[in-house]
Amino acid sequence: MSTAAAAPRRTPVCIIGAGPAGLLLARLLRLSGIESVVLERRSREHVARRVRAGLLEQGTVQTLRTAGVGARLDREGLEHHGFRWRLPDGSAHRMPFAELCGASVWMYGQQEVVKDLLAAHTAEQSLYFGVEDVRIAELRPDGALVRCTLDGRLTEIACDFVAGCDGFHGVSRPAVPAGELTGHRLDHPVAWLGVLAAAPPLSPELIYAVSDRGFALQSMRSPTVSRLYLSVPPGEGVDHRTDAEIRQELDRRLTGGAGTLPTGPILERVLVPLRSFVAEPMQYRRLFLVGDAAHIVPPSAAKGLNLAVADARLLAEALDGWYAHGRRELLDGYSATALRRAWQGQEFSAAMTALLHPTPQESAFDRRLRGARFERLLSSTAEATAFAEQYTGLARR
Ligand code: RFL
Ligand code: PHB
Repeated sequence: MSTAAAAPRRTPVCIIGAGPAGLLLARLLRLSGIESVVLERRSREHVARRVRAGLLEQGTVQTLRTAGVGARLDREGLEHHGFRWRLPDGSAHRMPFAELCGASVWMYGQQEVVKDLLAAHTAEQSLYFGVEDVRIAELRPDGALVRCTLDGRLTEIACDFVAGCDGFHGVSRPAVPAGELTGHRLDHPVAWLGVLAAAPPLSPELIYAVSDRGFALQSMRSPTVSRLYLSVPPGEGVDHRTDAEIRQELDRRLTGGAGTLPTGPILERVLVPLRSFVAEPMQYRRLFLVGDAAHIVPPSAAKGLNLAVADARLLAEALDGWYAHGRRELLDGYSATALRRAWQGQEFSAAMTALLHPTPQESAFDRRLRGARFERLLSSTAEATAFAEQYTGLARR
């Protein structure tokens, strides 16, 4: 591979990572007339194919519409007004969150959001895939320098701002000098095995099933594609169970073994460790951390993608304030505002994780506590409304 240097480039905003956060930020900046360069390590096909989250809060849907990428979501997304709990005694209870707090959620795959953002990307925008060795070489109070290998050539990109949208394992967060950033981390003693199945969902609404065998979730991506999760011990490998074993365990937890879970080929599996992490602050000099680069939540409450979208929108507004009006208050306030929302998401995600997962070493006392919590959620409108506001994201606006 040649390493001849390419001519240095300049851009107002260098965005590292083309996940939902990076692509949305680039799109919103474009709509404000602000140029950017996006550097993505993986291929375009890989980025568009990655199956991950699928529950979009109302605020996320509004942001995508504002960004001009909501048309297919409005056509194909499934709007939900409630979900079902299935409790260890086999009883089912509806959580009518829209009736309680006035907000809905939409089921629409993260990779569909990514595809829509890619399709909206115009030719004059600089979006590079397969970029190697991305490194933030300089972070000054008034600008930054990013180095990478682009089309086999060493390239330097000088910029006013770097947006670190490169996820939990990216290079942006480690570029902050030691002592300037604190990472807060919590590992939950469980993992989720997620499968995508070519089968209609068991019910049109999500089912959160808490059973003595463990937790299971029935979700969907379309009327013919189910997304299902099983809680599994943290050390279990992704291939530990056969497809038939996964189906049987899902059926036991979701239907009590009635054999009514629709079956179809399992198209994909993923093992998701249940982890919580927050980096504070989310800014160092001209570097701003966005989405999973700054914080991750366990998937229990489906907040990861929604928090990433909220960060991208906040940073786009702050950069617009800077470039269009010469105002720096929004940029200066970015970290505090984003962190307030991130901690709200963390608190609800941790509480939902604790509510959904009986641990193997759990005592009878702990089980009774969970029972009491469910009883309050199911009998008190005030309690259920507070839950609904958190679940739909209304509480974090
Ligand atoms: P992403 O989506 O991780 O995108 C980061 C992008 O940066 C690229 N990158 C680099 N590019 C250049 N140079 C480098 N050195 C780079 N390092 C990384 C990556 O290739 C990638 O394209 O972060 P973003 O944009 O902040 O979006 C966040 C969401 O993706 C995330 O919060 C959710 O998907 C979390 N999550 C889930 N959330 C849910 O609400 N429900 C789910 O079911 C759910 N399933 C999941 C998930 C996350 C997963 N991962 C990351 C372990 C399933 C999985 C497997
Ligand atoms: C999903 O469809 O991937 C999903 C839905 C709801 C959750 C978690 C994941 O709480």
